[in-house]
Amino acid sequence: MEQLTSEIQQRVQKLSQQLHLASYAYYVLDAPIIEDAIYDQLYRELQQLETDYPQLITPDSPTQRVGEKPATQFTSVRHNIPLYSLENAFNTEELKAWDGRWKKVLKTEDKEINYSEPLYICELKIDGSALALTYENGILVRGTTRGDGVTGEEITQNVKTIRSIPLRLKLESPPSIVEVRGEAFLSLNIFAKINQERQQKDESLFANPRNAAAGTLRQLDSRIVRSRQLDFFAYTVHLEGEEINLKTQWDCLELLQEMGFKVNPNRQLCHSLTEVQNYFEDWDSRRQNLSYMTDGVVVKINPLSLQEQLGFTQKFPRWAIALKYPAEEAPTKLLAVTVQVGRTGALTPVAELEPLQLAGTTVQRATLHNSDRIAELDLHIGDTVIVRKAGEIIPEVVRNLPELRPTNAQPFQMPTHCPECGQAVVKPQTEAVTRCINTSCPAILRGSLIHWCSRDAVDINGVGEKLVQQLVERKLISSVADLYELTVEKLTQLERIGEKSATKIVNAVTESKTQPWARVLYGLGIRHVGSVNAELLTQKFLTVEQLADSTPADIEGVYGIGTEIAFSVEEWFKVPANQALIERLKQQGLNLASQPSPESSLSQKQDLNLSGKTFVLTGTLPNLKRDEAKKLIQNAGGKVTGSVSSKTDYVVVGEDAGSKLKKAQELEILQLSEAELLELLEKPA
Ligand code: 0OW
Repeated sequence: MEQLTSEIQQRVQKLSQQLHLASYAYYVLDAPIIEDAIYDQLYRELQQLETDYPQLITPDSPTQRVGEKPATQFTSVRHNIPLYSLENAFNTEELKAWDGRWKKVLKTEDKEINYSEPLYICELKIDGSALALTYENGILVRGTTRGDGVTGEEITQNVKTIRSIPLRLKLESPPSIVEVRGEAFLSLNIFAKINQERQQKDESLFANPRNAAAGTLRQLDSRIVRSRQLDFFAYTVHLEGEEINLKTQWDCLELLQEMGFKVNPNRQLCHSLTEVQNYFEDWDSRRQNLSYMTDGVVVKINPLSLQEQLGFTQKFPRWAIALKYPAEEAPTKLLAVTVQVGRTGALTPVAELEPLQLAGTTVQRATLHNSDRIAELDLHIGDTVIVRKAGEIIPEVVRNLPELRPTNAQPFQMPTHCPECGQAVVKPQTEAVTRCINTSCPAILRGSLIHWCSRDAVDINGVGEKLVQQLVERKLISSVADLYELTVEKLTQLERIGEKSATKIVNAVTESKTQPWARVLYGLGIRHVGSVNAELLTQKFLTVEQLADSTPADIEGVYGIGTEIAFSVEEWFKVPANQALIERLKQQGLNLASQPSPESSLSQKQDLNLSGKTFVLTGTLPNLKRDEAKKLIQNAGGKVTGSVSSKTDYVVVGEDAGSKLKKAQELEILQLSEAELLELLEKPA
């Protein structure tokens, strides 16, 4: 590696600036200035230079957005300035009442209210999750949730993954401390995509983008946060140090834009409440075409001098109010509750409703989430229920009106047996979800086939819901391995499958045998093993045998893999039907082992902290079985041999150690206890 020169330092600075500018243009201005491929190339060059010269890494480098190790928990921090919430007004009277209150407060202080026009500013109320950002000398140093307004959770690593939040303010000489507040949100199409993916993994769906944004911000693993593509609109700025003179809220929004934040463009100055109401009505229709959810208009007193005079009540600023759009809610009759069985056997209750118009659509079904929710709602068939549909979101039953309940109405109970296969269902104490655990349940079988063929698994085109439905119904398939026994003549027996498409399907199935071990592992549908975790597991367990023989301790040793996954994997491999499936897939030629390119496995070993070290085990260890210790050493890149020689680096000594210990003492070879071995394994490479 060449000597660190000023040219290299300059190159790193220029790359960082150029990448920041490109990011700002793309994510804040929505107007890219360079192609993605060029961005990626420059980014890789900067990454390489920072790897070669770590001393050049700065906290605001574009490479610092990427999430590190998953957090174990969030610390709660006190906000420098409290994050207030907003008083609500649901109609014109309440808006006028608010107007009268703040004017009355001012009048008592001085006779005339001397204020400059325009008095009001209207901003769309973004339906997301509030965030507080702290910048020191222009650098983002902290991001926190609103929490209760006084203390929030410190989620800086997650906040850094939000591309429209600048890591450095675009100001020549930024004030020493800048506090920015705004709303983190998910666009509607990204929200829909996230729910689609969750549906496919049989995970509970987010009811709306606000919950999805709040839930994402509190993810411990910032790689998940980054994948969710959160966005951010700023709306408040506080400065410390030399004052940039801000006179109005409008100035604040302009300054936020200059600093490099995304600020909602649909803001408007108003001279009277009438103009405020016109803005409110105008945007009730226009907001339906926006790519993000809004639930009202935030009306603020524009002159900051008046804001300062008005101050805050216990909970709210006196100088602002949220004029809310009525959530689309309406009563209707609960005709029935049907129960769907998902891919992993989760039972999901769905409300069948008397059709009603909501948010411009006809609604006939609504989600009931889970049996705990149903118990809360105390639902009886025939009840009048209130259904809510805000924007594009899944309609949900929010409450029922028991006073309208028909006399002989029967309470809804979750079934005790699976509606699909008739087997008894279970409801683990710790979970809200009721589940069928019969692996040959048609619903679970259908779900596992769809999952196996999905894009991130072995990706078999042409095998969709309809075909799977037929294959299972006609008992042509009873496990994913049967896919590989399918022939053209079998397939042409099915409806709407001709010779040509049958051949295409058989070829696609055969083609899927080339998919790597990681995708096969993900395709098996082990609970909590998503595509990312499958990738991580197969980097360490290079064959299915290694994974099947591993203990939860081995699995938890993999970066970012937790206890829940470790036990889920161990459980899965204990089931005889799963072991049989693995054997069949192996015979059919699926990849159940990594096909490592020589350098990659070597480099993996290199990264591991025992690479190149030779160990000998002697005696009985207090906790680890002999082969567990052996596997831990091998997985960390070490070698285990049967006899002590001058090439031995360590001898691990247990109870009743024999001649090997003696030899080690003669050759003065380092001896380790089990605890010292585990310590050595924990140490970073
Ligand atoms: N959601 C919004 C929004 C907004 C703050 C300033 C002081 C009190 C409210 O679009 N445009 N402007 C403000 O101004 N707040 C907003 O959202 C609030 C923050 C906390 C609860 C709401 O999400």
